[in-house]
Amino acid sequence: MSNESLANLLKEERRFAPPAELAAAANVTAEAYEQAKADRLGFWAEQARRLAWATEPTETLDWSNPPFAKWFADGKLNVAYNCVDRHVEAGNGDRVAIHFEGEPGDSRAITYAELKDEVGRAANALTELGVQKGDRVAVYLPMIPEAVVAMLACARIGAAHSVVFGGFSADAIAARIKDADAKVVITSDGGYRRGKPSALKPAVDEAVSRVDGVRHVLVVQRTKQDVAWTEGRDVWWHEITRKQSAEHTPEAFDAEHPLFILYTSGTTGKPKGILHTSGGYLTQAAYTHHAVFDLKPETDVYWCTADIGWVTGHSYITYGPLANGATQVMYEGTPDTPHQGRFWEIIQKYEVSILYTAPTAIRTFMKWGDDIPAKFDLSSLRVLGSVGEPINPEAWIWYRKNIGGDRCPIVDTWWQTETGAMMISPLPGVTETKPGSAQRALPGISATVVDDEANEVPDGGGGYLVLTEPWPSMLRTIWGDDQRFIDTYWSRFEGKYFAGDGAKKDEDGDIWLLGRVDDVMLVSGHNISTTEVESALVSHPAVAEAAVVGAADETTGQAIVAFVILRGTANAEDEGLVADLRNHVGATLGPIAKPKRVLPVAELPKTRSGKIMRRLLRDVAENRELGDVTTLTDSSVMDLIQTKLPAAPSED
Ligand code: 6R9
Repeated sequence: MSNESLANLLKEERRFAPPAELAAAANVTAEAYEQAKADRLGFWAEQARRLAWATEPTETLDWSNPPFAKWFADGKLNVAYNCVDRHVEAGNGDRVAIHFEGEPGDSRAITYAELKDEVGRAANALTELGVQKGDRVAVYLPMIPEAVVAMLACARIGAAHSVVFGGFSADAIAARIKDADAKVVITSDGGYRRGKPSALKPAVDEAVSRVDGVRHVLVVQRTKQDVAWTEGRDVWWHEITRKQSAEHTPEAFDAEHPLFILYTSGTTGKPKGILHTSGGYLTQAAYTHHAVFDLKPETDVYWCTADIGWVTGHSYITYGPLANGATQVMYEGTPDTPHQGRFWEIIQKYEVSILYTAPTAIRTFMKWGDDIPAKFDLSSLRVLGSVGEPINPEAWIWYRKNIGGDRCPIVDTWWQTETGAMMISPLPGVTETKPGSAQRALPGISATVVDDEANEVPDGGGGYLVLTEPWPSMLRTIWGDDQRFIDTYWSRFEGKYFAGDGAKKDEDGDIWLLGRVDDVMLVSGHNISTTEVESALVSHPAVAEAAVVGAADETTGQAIVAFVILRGTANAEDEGLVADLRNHVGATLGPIAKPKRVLPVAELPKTRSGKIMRRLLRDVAENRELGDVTTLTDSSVMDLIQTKLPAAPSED
């Protein structure tokens, strides 16, 4: 038996130095780490000064009542003013803020001056509908510019938005409206996905009929499909905004004024409404976007492929980039509509220089084949980002080679809805990168790995990722449930924020994320991370994607069961291949990590943000009835997997 908190099995020796040219002109250099180490609060106070304050804060952090933090508490600012007006006032009104690309191929360029007018009109419209400072507004929209305008309009008038994923059901919308007590819902008739218009308003109608308190439903016209209409309650966005003035004087709010609530599903129980406030959140979203992507707003074209309903869309489509005056691409649809090269075509069209996407997308592109991106000119790219899950070293290498032309640094950014902004990531002009590692806490951030007893693990050890000091964009609480906030994040290790992720430190002290601790497998007394076994599988040339789970086993406690998606050329019926994959994992990580069963499947169950739902695979592997499937993108995936499940496991 071993007493390790989490085994450290994978060794990765490849290293990539930052490109000399990028390093020479980088926004942030190694000095930032030193500066923040010497004076962490002074460092954040300086980053806060990158914003425009109506009243400059004199106080940086109030941590007198942990875990309830106040950042920049005596400062006042307007977040929307920071994201829009100040760029226009600085003479950059003609700069494109958003290059919108609709899925059907329609496009629209919106300058900062135009965005300012749209946000002003929308703010006036919300005011006309009775929305006031301190209220909540639910937003249920596709990936269209109005989603950003709606968020900024709420911020401008001091109403907190609660964005709900466009793919969520009426149930999910109703629960979120109810929990936050939203007065107004902003939605659209629909959006374009997979080549056809899909409806959104029916789900809102259904949700609103089940809850009290929603006074108005504001409807953006996107697809022009027929919609049911409730007179007096429903209002067309284009009709009400058309008659408003574009002028709207922004009010300055306290730095700790609520900016938004975003619900995360969590593993059980009702979703948690993660509350973010204004000054600290914007400081860190803007700083990290500037530092980690090395954004040069005059010349870069930035593209984050996340959905606005995910925290990545909040911090790295709306708030971070716009606070920095970036020009960005916003794309409505799916990566394979109308063809599997759509992303690369968009990069070529807009000469995108910074791309931020998720490992799930990268692994899908690997599966589709190298020849697809090879058909497009991707030479404009200079920095590549990854977020959402651990990126397997082989997917990282594929991304670097096939998308980044072996010249772009990759920044693997670890953070959460709760952290509000990036926490652990390389800096593109500083860090010698390692495929698969998020590496080191950003300047001003304190993270480490501890064992079961809260002792920091030595280099080379594995355990739990914790954050040891408060940070500006941290969640302030769970909406309406301070106790749950304390219990969920601050009770496992005293005085430390527990992120729920397993992690290890390598010999240099760099951090490697190993997946959610709920997913860790216990095999013959060893805690084995799902990430390491999956990465070993993905390093086999026949495998594009893998998800592993621990299934109850009489002899070993749990046994490793692997679900794999094969690359285009591999044959799922090939018996030899399964044996080969098991041996490959054994050879890469050691015999303890060799999966007992390997099951080739066509798809894996994923959430809307692309995270693999291992919980459901565990149900399948243990022949249980499936748990909650409502957050799945496509619930038919599970039927497919279950019917493919062979009765007899493949034994040694
Ligand atoms: C931004 C976002 C948070 C969880 C987090 C972790 C996983 C995100 C990661 C990563 C390894 C990375 N995660 N980024 N794991 N490396 N670079 O994804 O927020 O949807 O709240 O998910 O995602 O498990 O705890 P959210």
